Amino acid sequence: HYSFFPGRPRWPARQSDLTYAFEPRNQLSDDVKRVFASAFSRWSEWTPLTFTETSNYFAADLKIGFYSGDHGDGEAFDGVLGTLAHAFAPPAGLLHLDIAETWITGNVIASGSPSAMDLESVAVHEIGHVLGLGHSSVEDAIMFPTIPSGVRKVELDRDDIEGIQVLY
Ligand code: TQI
Ligand code: ZN
Ligand code: ZN
Repeated sequence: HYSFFPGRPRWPARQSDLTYAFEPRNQLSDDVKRVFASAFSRWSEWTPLTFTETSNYFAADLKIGFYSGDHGDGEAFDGVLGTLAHAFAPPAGLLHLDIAETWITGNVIASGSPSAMDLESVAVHEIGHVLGLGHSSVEDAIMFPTIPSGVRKVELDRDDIEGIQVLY
């Protein structure tokens, strides 16, 4: 079953049109931006929320960035595999990815690297956290706490949809 963070934090109803921006120091490809747009749309489809990219990183509700090692929030990244990404409960809006991973942005599962991770799968999961979902005990759920490397899992499960619809 789905879960929430302690105290069930969520984005307030007056703030259902959320903006997101990418860390300006990361020079991200259009591919990465397309992957996030797709990942956000999987959640907006089932909620009153909308997600719009803005170039104003400072003002954005959700801030997305790739970092390595200690990057100033007390949750250092650890190189290849281990922690891939993390996100903080509302209203922090921070979604961070470990730059050390081999991120795949296409539909290709066999990428030649055994430790390659599908970016959209991880993005959909972390967006769930940034919106207020904790982990789920349902194995097929996006919010289940493990995913094998090289696996692409981007479709919300019924359990993810139920959870997000309780919040929004
Ligand atoms: N990162 C963990 C995660 O996002 C960080 C974490 C642990 C966490 N406990 C948390 C974040 C509680 C918020 C709340 O779950 S991870 C997966 C999955 C990770 C794991 O790098 O281990 C995905 C990131 F579920 F597949 F294992 C993305 Cl999709
Ligand atoms: Zn971080
Ligand atoms: Zn998680």
